Amino acid sequence: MVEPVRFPEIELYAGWGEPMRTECEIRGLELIQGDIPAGLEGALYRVGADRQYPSGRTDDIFIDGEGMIHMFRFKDNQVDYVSRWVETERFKRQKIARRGLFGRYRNRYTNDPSVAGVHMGTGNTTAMFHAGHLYALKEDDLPYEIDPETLATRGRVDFDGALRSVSFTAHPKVDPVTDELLGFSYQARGDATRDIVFYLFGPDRQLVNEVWFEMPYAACVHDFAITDEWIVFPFFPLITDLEVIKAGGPYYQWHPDKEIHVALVPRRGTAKDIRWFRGPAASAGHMMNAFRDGSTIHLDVCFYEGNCFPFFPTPQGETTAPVPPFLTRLSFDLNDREGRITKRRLLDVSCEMPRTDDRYQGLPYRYGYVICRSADGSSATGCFDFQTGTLARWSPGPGDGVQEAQFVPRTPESAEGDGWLLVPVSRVSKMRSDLVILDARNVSAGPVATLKLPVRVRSTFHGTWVPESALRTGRFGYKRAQA
Ligand code: V55
Ligand code: FE
Repeated sequence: MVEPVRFPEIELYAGWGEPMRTECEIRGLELIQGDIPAGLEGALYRVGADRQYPSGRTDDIFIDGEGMIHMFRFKDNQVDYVSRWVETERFKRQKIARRGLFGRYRNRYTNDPSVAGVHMGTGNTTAMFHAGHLYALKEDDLPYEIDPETLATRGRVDFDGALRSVSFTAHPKVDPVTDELLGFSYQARGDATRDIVFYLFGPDRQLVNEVWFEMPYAACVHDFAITDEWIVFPFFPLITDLEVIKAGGPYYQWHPDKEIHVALVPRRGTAKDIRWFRGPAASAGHMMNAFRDGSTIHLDVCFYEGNCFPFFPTPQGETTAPVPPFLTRLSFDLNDREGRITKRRLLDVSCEMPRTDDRYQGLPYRYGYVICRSADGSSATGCFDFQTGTLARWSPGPGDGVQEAQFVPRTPESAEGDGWLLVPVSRVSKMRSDLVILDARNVSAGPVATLKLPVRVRSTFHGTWVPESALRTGRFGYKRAQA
């Protein structure tokens, strides 16, 4: 006998956040406005968290839950939609038990004793395509490989032994021009360890460089940024304490008295060349980009002047008030032996989920794509032009929301920002979704095409676009246009 399935009545699972628990397959989405641009062929993969079974707790948080991978397959003037669970070890054990076996977010000491030692990754954060392989990623575990056509889970992988850390980031950077893969693992030797490792892989996934070093504390390193010479690792004082998690506490605690530290790691060098910078407590989840200007490195980040995750309390158990994120440029002067951080706000509109034309990751760039949130609960897709300082916006309307935008260049060699934004839209009042296509150079004009989904695409975090040619060859094959 197993218990009936009952989800707790908490805000997380009300309305749009209601667990969906459904795999979908829709061949040929209904086109309700406009036309699909000619030549737009490939797959948009996105990943989010759903809930297979209740955890038995009321303190679930939105970054937890079993991974669901979604595919929008663009081919022959039609778009198919498919979603499948990421069949992780956690998922499979719960499927057999017909109930939740894993407790508080990332806290193995709150799990059912029957799953002691089972890998806890959910594969719920992003999709990555590299060297012909597709993966679902969660930062506390190794990648899960996914079949790019059927979305069947092939299994947990360590890149043929190359990953010697316990995990791999959910914010890797795949350079779609060189087909290099840059990634890392933090708490790389297990919960609360200060080890971190940077990995650089070549286009055939051969390991080119690996740099192990130590963080100042056991931080949450959700994202990083790259430049041509230096890799940027920010450490914010959201810290794991082994004793606290052993006692069943939160995986991270917010330490307002501790500084942020930033490590600049040489892309092709070793740990002895790492440069360190420091500043007052603040935090961020997501980096938009970084680039080098002579001996200065600039990092553009959705920056919170406080705790970006108010559901992680202080060591005294206090909850901090939410603060809005603003696009901010942190600068690091390699000639400054004091290691000071210079800070400048770039945009006064609160925004998150930053993306770019990924051919310009690590290089000077002009355009950034964000989600702007309005006071009325709706959100808008924004295109920020760094050259003019202007923000173009499109909102789906009151009460509705946009998910993270995916840029697709019009052609493999088109100019920066010349292309499309693929945006899942949450039609909250109708409890279903749309996928809209915006012209990235004219976002405020509204969609050039709208595809209707008769179902809800529960909020996804991140994803990637894989052009048709890359699905066949394993190479993105993009070019950087000369400015
Ligand atoms: C983040 C997201 C996560 C996570 C830790 O946005 C940090 C930051 C989607 O999962 O596990
Ligand atoms: Fe993220």
